[in-house]
Amino acid sequence: MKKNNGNEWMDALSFEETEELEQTGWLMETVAKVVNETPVTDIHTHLYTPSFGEILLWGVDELLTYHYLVAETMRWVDMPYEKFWSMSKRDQADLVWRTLFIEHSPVSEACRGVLTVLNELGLDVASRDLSAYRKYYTEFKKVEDFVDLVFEVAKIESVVTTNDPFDDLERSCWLEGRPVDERFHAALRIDGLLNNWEEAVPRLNEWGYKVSTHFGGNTYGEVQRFLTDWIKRMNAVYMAVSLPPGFVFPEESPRVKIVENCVLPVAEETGRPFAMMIGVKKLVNPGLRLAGDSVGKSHIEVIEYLCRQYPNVKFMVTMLSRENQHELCVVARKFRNLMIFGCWWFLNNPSLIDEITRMRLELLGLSMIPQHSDARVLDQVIYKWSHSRQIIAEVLLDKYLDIMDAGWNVTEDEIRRDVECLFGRNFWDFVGR
Ligand code: HDL
Ligand code: ZN
Repeated sequence: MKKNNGNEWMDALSFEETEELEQTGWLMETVAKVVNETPVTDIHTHLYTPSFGEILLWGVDELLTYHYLVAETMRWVDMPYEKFWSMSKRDQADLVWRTLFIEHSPVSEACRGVLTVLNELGLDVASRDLSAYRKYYTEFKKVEDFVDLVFEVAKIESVVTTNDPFDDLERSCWLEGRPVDERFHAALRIDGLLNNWEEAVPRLNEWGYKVSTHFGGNTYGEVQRFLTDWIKRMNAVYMAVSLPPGFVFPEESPRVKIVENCVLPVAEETGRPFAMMIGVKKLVNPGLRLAGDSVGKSHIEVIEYLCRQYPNVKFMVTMLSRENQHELCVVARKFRNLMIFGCWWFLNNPSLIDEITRMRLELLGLSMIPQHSDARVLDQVIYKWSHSRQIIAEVLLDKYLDIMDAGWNVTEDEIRRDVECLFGRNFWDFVGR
């Protein structure tokens, strides 16, 4: 008697059904393997090359005091914000750990992320022993050793950082000529120029760029020189700015004047893309500081206008509102000089990554950049990529199965080619490197 192993149903399958089952099994295995092992270029992070010192954040207390977790903790804790900010980093982390992990199950994406990091670093998450986790990190004598481990665990090939010449600490690192790890590529962040022109003017003058608030003299030329100087100094791969939901173009504002007369000409001349991250409502709750920003639906027409009027400028765009995602995909279909990227910030959650990635593959095929980590703490790239790879693999599998149903069989090499596009090739081709 044939051992009843519960698989006797397979005997009833026709030859074709058996073959299809085997193909499906092969596809599931192959997509998961390729997605999990393909190294990633993480095109937007808040990390820093190790030589810049303590502004490169790492370790469990930094993980626990990530502004996402601060916001979630402050929903439970009836404490004046300023009291929280006056606490030590360790005490803040203790409060977050107790509130979000011990007194309530850590089911939010940001909480789950901490557990994924600890788990993938080989720590005993079940022990819930925060002191043991802290002890683990003391074993790394310098952050460079930890960078190598994190890049290996997360399979990161390189990261693009956010580099702001208006940040005093960071500016001095660049002016001192500190060495930059070749895995860390700079992006020139110009919020200080575009979102605070009044404050930028005296600082630009102090740095030797003769500019005036009302754009007299050669202000445009001097701002262009500022941009090209810093692109050169940083070897920046693109220029980036975060913008409010109300951003429109054209408009009689300092921001639009500078974009039109300085940023776009420099972008065209240098071939560096202009990355717009649109939809941030800054400090809707100022007491929460970095955790106090919110989201608003933005005007898609501004992207249509810019891509149409400036066909020789490359635009990278991500938008913060879920409600903007479908129209952003449609606009990307219209303009080859537009590369959309990432499930940014409040969209970087499994349910929305799934929805947005599915939408993008259905509307754009593989000509997009599905994700970036936005990591502020080095360890975070482990969870942000582990979680996103899982979802991207599931969505890609569905799409391959759909075409397999129509008789199109993809090979492992083609799957590898497709994933390499999504995880870095599309970016480097778009920036021209
Ligand atoms: O402006 C940005 O680059 C945003 O990503 C903000 O830094 C935000 O605070 C953030 O970290 N989001 O993930
Ligand atoms: Zn960011």
